Order: sequence, then structure tokens, then C-alpha cells
Amino acid sequence: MARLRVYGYARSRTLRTLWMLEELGLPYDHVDLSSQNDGTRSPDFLKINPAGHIPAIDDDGFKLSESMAINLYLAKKHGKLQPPTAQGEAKAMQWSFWAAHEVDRQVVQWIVNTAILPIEQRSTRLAFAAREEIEWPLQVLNGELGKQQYLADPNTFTVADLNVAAVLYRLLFVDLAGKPNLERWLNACWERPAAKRARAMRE
Ligand SMILES: N[C@@H](CCC(=O)N[C@@H](CS)C(=O)NCC(=O)O)C(=O)O
Repeated sequence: MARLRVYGYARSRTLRTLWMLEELGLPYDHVDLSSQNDGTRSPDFLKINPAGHIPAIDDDGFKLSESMAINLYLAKKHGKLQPPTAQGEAKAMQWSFWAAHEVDRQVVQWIVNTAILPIEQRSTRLAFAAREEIEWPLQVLNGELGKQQYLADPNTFTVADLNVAAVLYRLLFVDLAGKPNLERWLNACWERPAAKRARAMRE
């Protein structure tokens, strides 16, 4: 059986997959490609993910893309970080879809326009709009985390927490005063040894 192969550089959404793989403790091969030099548009990579986005995996011939789906698949396949009930599994999907839809693109837009682009290329308008768009979702998350310690299984870290905390990686570097439950939970998730190993690949 071939080793699982993950495609994408760590300073991208591939961080989410790398964190999951570190949690699983399985051996894997990392193909460190990006959009530079047309890496994500090369004929070889388009055979892995025709959409040309990272992360993507090749698990012994089974090809999968979309960071949230990859992690849900790996948790289920290996029975690790997998909520134990059908309801818990549904909650993990709910939170993963929520993160992808409500905060992923918006967080990237905000950070790109406040910290990543050269100053002359940043748009205050886009940054402000994105920050405003995530305010309500972050309040919702903070409220839910005031009722229970983790998202899908009240007292246990699962793939739901990994997926959402990974999408919110950039919030580790901003002031979360006023959202103490979110701050506590985000720090706890990223304090995990597997999370630290994944972070070390990009920082
Ligand atoms: N919804 C996708 C988004 C994937 C995505 O946009 N990845 C970016 C990197 S963070 C990418 O592939 N950029 C390079 C390209 O599109 O060529 C996921 O969560 O996996």
C-alpha cells in the first residue's frame, strides 16, 4: 500500500491537512507545491485535483481535495478525532461547512489586506468589510464555546475543532478580548503537539 501523499505548501490551507496528518501519526509524503512556477496548474497536479487547488491528497490512488472534506475523511477512515455518534459526526460536518462558508474566505481577505500584501496594494475597504463580515460568526462561535468545551463532542477535541481552529489560524495573532471562550478554545487547540509540529512547517 502506497504512503499517503499530501500536496501543497504549509503556508497555505494545506496547513489544515498537515495538522490532521500529524494528529494521526501516520507516515506520509509531502509534495511542497504552490501556485508559483505554475505548480498548481501543472499537468501532473491537475491529475490529482482538476480544480488546481491545494491541499489535495492521494491516498493509495484515492484522490481528494477540499481541506474540510480531506480531514473529515481521514478522521473517519482512521477512527481518530472522529466523534463517536452519528449526531457528533453531523456536528463535525456542520461546523466544517460553517467555517468554510462563514469565515474562511473572509479571514483570508482581512489578513491579506492588513498584513500580507505590500502596504500600497492593501485595500482598507476590503479589510474593513471582511472584518465586519466575520464579527457575527465569531460571536456565535464564542457563545457556543461558552456552553461546552469543544464543538462536536462536549468534552473531547475532534476533527470539528481541528477544522474550525485551522480556518481561524490567523486569529492567533489578533486581540480576541471580548471573546474569551473563543480565545481559550483556539489557544487550547493550537497548543496540541500535532498543531505545533504543523505550525513549525510554516513559521
Ligand atoms: N476550499 C478550498 C480552497 C483551496 C484554495 O483556495 N487553496 C489555495 C491555497 S490556500 C490555492 O490552491 N491556491 C493556488 C491556486 O489556486 O492555484 C479548500 O478549503 O481546500
